[in-house]
Amino acid sequence: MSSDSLILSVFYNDASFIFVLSGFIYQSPSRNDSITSIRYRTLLMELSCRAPYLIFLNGFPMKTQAKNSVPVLNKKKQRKTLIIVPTYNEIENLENVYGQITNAAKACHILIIDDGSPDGTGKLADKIAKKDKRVEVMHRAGKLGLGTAVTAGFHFALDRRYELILTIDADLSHNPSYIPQMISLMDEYDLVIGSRYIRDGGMVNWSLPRLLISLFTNYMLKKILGMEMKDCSGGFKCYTAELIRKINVDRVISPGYVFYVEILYRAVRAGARVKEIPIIFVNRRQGKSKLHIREVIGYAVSVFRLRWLTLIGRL
Ligand SMILES: Nc1nc2c(ncn2[C@@H]2O[C@H](COP(=O)(O)OP(=O)(O)OP(=O)(O)O)[C@@H](O)[C@H]2O)c(=O)[nH]1
Ligand SMILES: [Mg+2]
Repeated sequence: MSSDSLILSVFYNDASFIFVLSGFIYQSPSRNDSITSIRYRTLLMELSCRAPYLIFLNGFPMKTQAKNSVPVLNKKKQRKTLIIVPTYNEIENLENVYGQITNAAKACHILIIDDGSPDGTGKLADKIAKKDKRVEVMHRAGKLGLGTAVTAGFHFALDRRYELILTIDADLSHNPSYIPQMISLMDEYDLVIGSRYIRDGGMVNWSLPRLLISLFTNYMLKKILGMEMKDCSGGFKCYTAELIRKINVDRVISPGYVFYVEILYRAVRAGARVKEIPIIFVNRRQGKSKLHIREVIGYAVSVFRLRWLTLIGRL
């Protein structure tokens, strides 16, 4: 562990400890408290535990490279892997993310799924694919949603008999240098998550409201869907094709960002072996976020819908 990450972990754990302790001292529930009030306090307490860590990280010049020295992939052993890169208006990032992915994982193939980006991302993707045989491009008519894009990518991978499928954002929030580590764990696991919220993980340049929304989302996923993983909502994940086949992605009901949560939820219910590895998530430096209020509302609705379908035994 680097000294930076050591300091951060110590800070995180100490801050959490102090906040939890003060939470217990000043907010310890009494017998007269209602369940709702206790739940509400617990939620506040959990958020306050993480807040100092986040505030600290947001202003801290941190390394954005993978911390662990990662073994170079052994080409002979490596399973046939497809990296899915969904894009919508990522013209400033595409060339860069392509370069970094091919640098980190030379033997992998890349599928760029572009939803008719008005900024010409699709054309740039075609240019890249023309000069590199490892790259393919899927063009879709318009912005049909992240979930349906990745679903199309899963079908593409299954049809072409890829053994591993990795999803990564195009905005360089997910550092491709973690890919070899994720792939090397796939012999033991069915799903590997690049996680911001475990020890040594973190984020850089995220606004505090955005961070709190993300933490709150993961907290609610734990409470509503019983998800045990610390970071369920991220899009940096590696799956075995076998798992994706087992889940049957055609049954997935979430078209937007919540898609990744639903896949994970279904994977856990299907008995998948899941591993989280720490990543440093870097807020996009170029381009705009596609996460709008409509997506956020759709997200919440889908989570409750998943819970409901589970309760009535239809999932
Ligand atoms: N094909 C396709 N890709 C999409 C769509 N919406 C988002 N994306 C891509 O999905 C990835 C994640 O989207 P972002 O806008 O970065 O969402 P985010 O990471 O939650 O938001 P930021 O933190 O603001 O970057 C990026 O590579 C986007 O270009 C879509 O409707 N279709
Ligand atoms: Mg992003």
